[in-house]
Amino acid sequence: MTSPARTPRGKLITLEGGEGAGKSTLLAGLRQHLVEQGVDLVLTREPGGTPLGEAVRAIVLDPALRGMSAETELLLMFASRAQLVRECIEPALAAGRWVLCDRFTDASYAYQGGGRGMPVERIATLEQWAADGLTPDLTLLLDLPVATGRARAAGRGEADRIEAEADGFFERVRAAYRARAAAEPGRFRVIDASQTPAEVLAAAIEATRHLFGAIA
Ligand code: Z5A
Repeated sequence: MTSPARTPRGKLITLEGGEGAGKSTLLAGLRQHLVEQGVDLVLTREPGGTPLGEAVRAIVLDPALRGMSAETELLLMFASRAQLVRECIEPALAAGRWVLCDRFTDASYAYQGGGRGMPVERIATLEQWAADGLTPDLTLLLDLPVATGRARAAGRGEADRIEAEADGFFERVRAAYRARAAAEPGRFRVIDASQTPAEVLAAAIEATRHLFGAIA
């Protein structure tokens, strides 16, 4: 007797980068490409992506909550992530859908680890416990000098609580992202985000090619 065919697990692709790196711009083009390839795609973001996560997002970005401790910030990021993994990402992957997520756990290592100086071991413990150790199949890191990213992001109105940080914070975030990419070259693709949007999209599409064996 043959057992029923199992649905192949979907793929998790995450987008990372500093402020103004162009993640939102890339997301639109990459989404269109993946859907044209026949991918059943779920788009989501962090912090956010669920009703609870979006409520957490409003708290962590609220410029009025200037006194938030680094510990509180880290736990809120993982509270949003714990909900997103269980409510959205895991069920989608199990059903064979692909998930394109604007930021994921690497952002906690970069912002709360690199930026705020929280110990990496503490973040790793939370990653295993709250995010079930879920690791993306592919992470696209849009890398850009801090000044260029901040210039692009300027003029969007009042800075949120994290955007209000000084340049040094964002330099540490960038360094932490680059160190993670160097440590895991099989998962990360670093894309030069100072290229035109079309060039960035082409590089991202190229980086996703190896994922398609599973649904071809
Ligand atoms: N955060 C955290 O601390 N810890 C965590 O664990 C997580 C998140 C998950 C919200 O994230 C904040 O949460 C974020 C990190 C923190 N704080 N900061 N800063 P977010 O991803 O929602 O917010 P963001 O980083 O502020 O995103 P962004 O600034 O909107 O960046 P973007 O999406 O990468 O940029 P964009 O909107 O696509 O582009 C910005 C501008 O540049 C826009 O005018 C574009 O037209 C232009 N652009 C885009 N691409 C190009 C190119 N290639 N050339 C020229 N101009 C371009």
